Formats: sequence, structure tokens, C-alpha cells
Amino acid sequence: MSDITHPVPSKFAALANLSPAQYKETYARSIADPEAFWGEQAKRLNWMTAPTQIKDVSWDKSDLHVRWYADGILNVTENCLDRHLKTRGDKVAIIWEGDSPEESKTFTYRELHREVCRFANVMKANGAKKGDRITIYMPMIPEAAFAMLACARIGAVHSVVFGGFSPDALAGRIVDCDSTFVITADEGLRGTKRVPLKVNCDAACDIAAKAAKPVKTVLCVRRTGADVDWDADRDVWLDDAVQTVSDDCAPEPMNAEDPLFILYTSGSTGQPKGVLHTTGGYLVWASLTHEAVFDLKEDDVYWCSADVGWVTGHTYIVYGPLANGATTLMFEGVPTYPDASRFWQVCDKHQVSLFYTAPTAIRALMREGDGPVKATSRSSLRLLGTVGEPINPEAWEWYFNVVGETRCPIVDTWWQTETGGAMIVPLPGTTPMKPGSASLPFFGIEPALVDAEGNELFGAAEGNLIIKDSWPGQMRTVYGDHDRFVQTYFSTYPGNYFTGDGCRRDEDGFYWITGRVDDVINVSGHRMGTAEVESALVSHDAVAEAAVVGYPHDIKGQGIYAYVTTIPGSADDDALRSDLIKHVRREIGPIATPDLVQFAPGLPKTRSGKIMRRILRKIAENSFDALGDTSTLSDPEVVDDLIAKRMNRA
Ligand code: 6R9
Repeated sequence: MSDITHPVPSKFAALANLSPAQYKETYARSIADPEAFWGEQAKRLNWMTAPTQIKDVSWDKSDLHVRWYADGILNVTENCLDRHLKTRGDKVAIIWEGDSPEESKTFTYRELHREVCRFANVMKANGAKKGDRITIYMPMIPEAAFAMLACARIGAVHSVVFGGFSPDALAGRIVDCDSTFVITADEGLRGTKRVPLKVNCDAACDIAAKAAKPVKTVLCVRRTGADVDWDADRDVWLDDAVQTVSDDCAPEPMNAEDPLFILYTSGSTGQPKGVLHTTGGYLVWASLTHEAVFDLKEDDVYWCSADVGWVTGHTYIVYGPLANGATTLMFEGVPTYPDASRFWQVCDKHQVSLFYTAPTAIRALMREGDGPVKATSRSSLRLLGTVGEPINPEAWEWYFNVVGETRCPIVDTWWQTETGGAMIVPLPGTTPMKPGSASLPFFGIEPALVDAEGNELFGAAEGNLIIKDSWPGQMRTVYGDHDRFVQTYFSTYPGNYFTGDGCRRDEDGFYWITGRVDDVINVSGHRMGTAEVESALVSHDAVAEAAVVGYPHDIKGQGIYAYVTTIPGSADDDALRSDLIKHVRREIGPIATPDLVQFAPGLPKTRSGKIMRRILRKIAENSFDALGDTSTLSDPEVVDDLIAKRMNRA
């Protein structure tokens, strides 16, 4: 950890929306009287019926519920589109930058409004209605945003599935939420690669049909023009259907607590869970955090490089920026295509002023040296953000010094799919910056540190990170499994929300996230449950047992290390190793690709048969001289064999 502190760049501070004193005063007010604070914040939105009830929350296990603005009525797209038409109708809402540097498009608020209404009418014409779950499996093209907003327009609940997921993973998510309507594209483009989305979607539909959950409609957007199989009873081309619909589609009145979206995310056990977010509280939270975290001003061009398949894309590409009437950039491609200057070329081309990306991208670009950065101007940039994992101080300094030339503050935003938006963050202009620290709580957020027994730790300390009270953007439940919601987040430290993260607080009260303390690994800023990768491995014919852990990886943050016990008679060779890797990619998708596979005749287990992951983690980290207590192992020799054949010797 770094002990350097950087002051806010002075030119930035002079123009910042918030001063240090305003942060302190507002934060204190938000904690002292949440009802008053969040009641006031509701006025950010246009309501069809303004809420009179503000907060209705119980984190008591016997009656756990989270409700905000529960008697308010609104529509998210009325807030993201219609209300801007008068003053910002001709302002650019979305800038789309294609995979190829030759391809880009813009949509003004007026144009976006029309596109979304037409998209919504196509959905309605094909049977979609309020409350339906709609799966979106799309590349990063404007239609991905249109699709999300069209769902919100008609009151349908979207479930966006990242385009890198396999047919199996897609099918699992379709089946889990009984989704009978899927929106996809013929293919996606990423760098020089084509992603066969429609092929994958067809395969997922077959799997869903076998599970007696048939998909009735597949709405397909033409992106590359590739030839795709067609089921005339089920499939609809968007570009055909959109010809015959009207430009008007009235926004559906929604209760503040009606679901807006489900987003599947990995946990420490079992299959991914459907994190459910609702309408009013989420939008207040998305809009307030987006404005404050990015010091948003009317003329900013804002770019978040995430994919809409992740929560960052939901809150900080689509809902936050559009609720605020901002110009938001969507990028289809990858940071290194055609070359490692691409991010900064895009910043120059569209005069981006606020840029938000992940530490893994920064590290990958840092490896290419300063040349590709310095070949560009970047003079439009005034603020840089990061999200997804802890940023190492070296990457922070490079981002600050080389990319931002010391004039841009770095906002390191800690949050989760479950939290809906930024929770711990150095609000720009209000605090000096410590590289690697997400710093201080956002308005309304009361973090605390606890030890394993649940005792609160005060002052400078290290422990598990909990949040003591609700905020409007909090997830409401796990879709279809409220017990799992209660168990996962509220049973470890009753009465508090458990984040699953470890954290240190320094003597200045700054928070330093140290990473997950559960069986979740963070690969390139994406969450992977070790249990999911294990179950994919075990589904291979040659595998008897598998245990998966994370290990430090220079670019990805964490890599995936798999210990595999094969069935008797199998050849534990490189051919099988690569077959296992392919198998996992097929089962889950490329993001779950194991980096290292070690064949292990036995796994270290307690006498009761529990795998001792602590030991496996140490060996994977190549730090096996301090394995800790191994006295409870049923077969201590296993460990010597694992060490002898370890795959990471870095
Ligand atoms: C938004 C998002 C959540 C997990 C979270 C934590 C890690 C995210 C971080 C960070 C340190 C940051 N994380 N931001 N760790 N500093 N600025 O990433 O959501 O995909 O649900 O991941 O990511 O471990 O618990 P999600």
C-alpha cells in the first residue's frame, strides 16, 4: 500500500461542484436524517405521483424488506428521455464508437426518445408486456441501450446477459427468471473477432426448451449481416419489425418498487443469483451518484468503458448519465484494437472529458509503455475514474501522471452489483487522494469494519466490511429466492449488510478494500464464483473432483487456478489440460478460463471431508512455507505432492 497523498489538482478544485466543506456537511446531514435527505433527493426525478413515504426498511431476518419511495409512481424512461426534450432535445445523448475507428454515430435526446419508443412498440407488437422478464444478449451497439430503455418504457424487467457468456450460461439465466423473450444480434464484433451471438442464442433456446421453459420470441438486431439460422415461428428481425410501428409509446406508470432489472452475479456458493433492482430508489441513487462522483457539468462528454452486461454498464453508461441529461459514450471495441492508443484516440475524437475504466485495462495498457498514450492529446480529459477491483498504486500513478498528466483527479469507486451504484469513493475536489484507497463513504452510506465474531472495530483497523443501514440503490432481493438474499447478506452479521469484502481503515478514516473474503474471485474486474468453475470442471467426463482458487495475476488482478483430480486411468497430460480449459469456456464462457490447471491425485481435506482452500490458495500464490495449521488434515502427504507439482512459480 502506498502512503503517498496527492492533493486535488488545483485547477480542478477551483471549478469542482463540491467543496471539502460541502462534502462533510452533506454527508453528516445524510446520516443524521436519512428521511429528510432522501426525501429531498427524490426531487431529482419527475414523478407521476410524488412519494410521501421515503424509507421503509427492516434488516431484521424475520421480516427483511427494503422499500424506498414505496407510494411513488414514475417511469424511468420519462426521466431519462422525455423530460429532457424541452431543454436538451438536440443535445447528444449517446455517442456510439464502433469496433472500427471508421465507424461512429450519435443520437440526440430527441432521436433516442424516438428509437426507444419504436423499439418498445416492436416489443409490444410481439407480446411483451409489463412485468415480463426480457433477456438481452447483445454486443455493445446502441440497440443494447434502446432495448434496456424499451423494457423500462413498457414496464418489462430486463436481464442483460454479457455477450461473452456461453449458451449454457445464457440458458441458465433465461430459465431462472422464466424469460420467454430474448433480444440478441446476429453477431458481435470485438477487435478482429466475431462473436456468434445468434448461434449461441439458438443453442440456449434449445437448452431452455429441454428444461420445459421454451423461448417464444427472439428479437434479432442485424449487426454484421452474417448468415444465421432462422426459426420463422420464433425469430423476428428488428429492422423489419420497426418499419411498421409508431414513434409514440406512452411511458408505463410504475410503482417505485416495481422491478426495473435483474442482473445475474456470482456468489460464493451455487449458481449465479439474480440481483433484483427496482425503479424509484435505484434511479435516484444512479442519478445522484453519477452527478457527484463525476463532477458532472452540462457540457461534459462522459465515457464509461464497461460493457452493458455488467452493473457498471447499467448504472453508469445508461441510467445515471441519461437521467442526468448527460452525453454518454458507448464503445463496441477493445482497448488494444487497432492498437494500444485506441482509448485515447477515442477521447480525442469525441472530446471526452470524464473517463471511467477498470484497473485491469489500465495495467494492460501500462504494459505497452507511455508511447501509445503520448501519441494522443487527451487535452479534453478532466477527470478519470476506476472501478471493479482494487487499483494497485503503480497503475494509479501511471493513470494519474501519464494519462491525466496530473491535472485529472482519480476517482476510485468501490461498489457492487448489489449496491446499484458507488458507495465508497473520493468525491472529486472534496478530498486529497491516496492511490489504492477508495477513500470515503458516499452520502447516506455508513460503512463499518467487524472481526470474524462480528465485533465492530474502531479507528485504524482491518476487518470485514459491512454497511450499517440501507440506501435507495440497494438490491431488493434475489429473484425468486428471498431466503438466499437474507442468508447471503444478512446472516453473517445480523442487522447489517455484509459486502463479502475485506477492508482496512487508516488513521485518516480512509477505506482500503483488500479483496473478497469469500469464495469469489475477481478476474479482470469480473466476479467468478469458484463453485461455478468447479461445477463446470466436474461436469467433464475425466474429472472426479476439482477445487478452484484465485492467485495474483499481473494484468487480471486475480487468475483462476484449478486443482483437478481425474478418474482412474485418465492421462493427466497437456492434451487433457487444454481440453478441460476448453470445456470450462464452453460451459461458462471465456471469462472463466482457468489460467493454471494442476492435476492433483488428492486434495487436502479435513477429517470431515472439507477441502482446505486456505492451503490451496497458499500453494497457488507460491507461498507455501507458511501454510498455517495443517494438523486437521486427514492426509498431510497430499500437500507435499501439491507443492512439488505447483504450477505458479513466480
Ligand atoms: C461495480 C462492480 C463487486 C466486487 C466488490 C469488490 C470489487 C469493485 C472496487 C472493488 C476495490 C474498487 N470492487 N470496485 N474493489 N476497489 N474500487 O465491480 O460490481 O461486479 O458486483 O463486483 O468488486 O470486491 O465486492 P461487481
